[in-house]
Amino acid sequence: MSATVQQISLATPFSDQKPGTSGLRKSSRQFEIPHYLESFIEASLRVLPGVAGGTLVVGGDGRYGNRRAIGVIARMAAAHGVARLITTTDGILSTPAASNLIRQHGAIGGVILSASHNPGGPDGDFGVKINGANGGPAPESITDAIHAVTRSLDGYRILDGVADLNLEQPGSQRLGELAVEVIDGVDAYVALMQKLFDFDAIGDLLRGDFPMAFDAMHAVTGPYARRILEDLLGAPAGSVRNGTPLEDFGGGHPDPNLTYAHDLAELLLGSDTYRFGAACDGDGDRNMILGTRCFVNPSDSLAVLTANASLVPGYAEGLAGVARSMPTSAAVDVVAKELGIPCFETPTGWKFFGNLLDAGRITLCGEESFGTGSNHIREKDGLWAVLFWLNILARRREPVSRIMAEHWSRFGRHYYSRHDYEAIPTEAAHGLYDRMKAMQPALVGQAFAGRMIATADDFAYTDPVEGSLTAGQGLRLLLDDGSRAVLRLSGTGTQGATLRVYLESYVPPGGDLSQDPQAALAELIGAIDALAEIRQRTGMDRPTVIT
Ligand code: VG1
Ligand code: CO
Repeated sequence: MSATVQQISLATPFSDQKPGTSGLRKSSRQFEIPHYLESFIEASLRVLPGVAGGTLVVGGDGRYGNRRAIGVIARMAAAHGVARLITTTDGILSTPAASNLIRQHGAIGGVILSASHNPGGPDGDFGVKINGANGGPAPESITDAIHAVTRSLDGYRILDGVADLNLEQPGSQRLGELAVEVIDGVDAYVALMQKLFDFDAIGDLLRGDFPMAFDAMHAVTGPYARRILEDLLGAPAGSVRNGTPLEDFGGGHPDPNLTYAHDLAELLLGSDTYRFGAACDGDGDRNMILGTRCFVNPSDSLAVLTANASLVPGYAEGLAGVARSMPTSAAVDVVAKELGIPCFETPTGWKFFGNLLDAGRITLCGEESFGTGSNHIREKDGLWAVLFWLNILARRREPVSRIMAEHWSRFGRHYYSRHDYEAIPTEAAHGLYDRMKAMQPALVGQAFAGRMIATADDFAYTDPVEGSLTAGQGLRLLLDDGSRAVLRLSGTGTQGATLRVYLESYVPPGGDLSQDPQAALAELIGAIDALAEIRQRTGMDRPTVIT
């Protein structure tokens, strides 16, 4: 066998390779269409700066298609003159661990194979995320350029006549001129966590009377969580559940929320057995935090981490600032104000935090969609958030529910909920959205849920670092008492459209802080349904998922 670069022609370019909120996400079947994956990789290798002679990191969440894609990407990287490709045993690499490897190895970027929290398997979804040299999701300038290349692509280059990659164990291989290094995908990540958190204090907590349950949902975090929580921190064997990554995630939906991580939620919310519970998503960048009979809303979680950062070694010196995505509740804003640090509001998606992190303007950031992270990498990080909480709990030695109650009594409570209407017909979704958008100018000054609409707009963001403008990021109704209702169409779904409705209402300290969020938000929920004609236009009686 001799390695030769093949030039494959494409009769017609693919017209649907536009990356969404988080990379190119399609059904596994679609990625099996001949040349489909190759087209997107070719475009990415043409657009990413520094490909010839550079280092590339490749790995994924272990879903169906992961290994095949790594093989294809390696052969294409070789044909494009990449000098070094770093991948991992069995191709298992969480999104945060990939971000760390890109930064550590001075790579030009990475290719992360995941459709995150979407189901996997032959009938599930697959995805390709392109990250840049800072370790974060490629900015829109890059993803737009990739999309443009795919639309007029007439062929691609791939190395032929080489043996399949051996991903069984760490070691070095060559594909033509390309040096391939297979490394353990967990080691470097664990070392990073040990630098940030007080492993002695957390170990004391977990070895004591502190039963906890971590649900890896048969996805990528299993090997990371077992090593960290059980092997290093001494949590009893079995604390990590569903810890073996499966190609179809055991048929589940690896989305850590109350609907899809239902078993874990039952364990924590329906009994007194466990003191702490957590779950991560398919690619390990999301987290859900639970205490005994207590669900921590992700927006609140960011606020609690910010308020307690001085208890954690990696953040004890203070925070430069914080950021949250627009739909995320303003709970963290209140904490930032008290700490006297800046708080930024960005569009949805982690790429917008990257510039702020690179410029040293923020230290912590997060989204309402179970994503929290910091300047340690350039992605959200599920296990990092779990360790942050455990570090706080190890120092405060209080139940999660008491930490929440104390937080609210000090800062007030942002009642918050997200209602998702999944897989609705695309036309119905756009009809609803466009109608609302057109109505917005006339809404200012109108009554809404017993309040008055003060502002009605489509969120636009000017990047404070580079000055670029990103418009069309979500329809906002801001009410005169600080409450909000926001509508967005998802950029990560693969079936029809997903409408997200975000609701928020603030009760200051001294007010009624122990209501059920759905009850506290009932008026807003009813009002937005009536105004946007949600039930009528989607034909759905209730949301698919309520968080
Ligand atoms: C969703 C979330 C968003 C998150 C994105 C990627 O996007 O709402 O906050 O950044 O998923 O997360 P959308 O467009 O569907 O609302 V992940 O875990 O897929 O990298
Ligand atoms: Co994810």
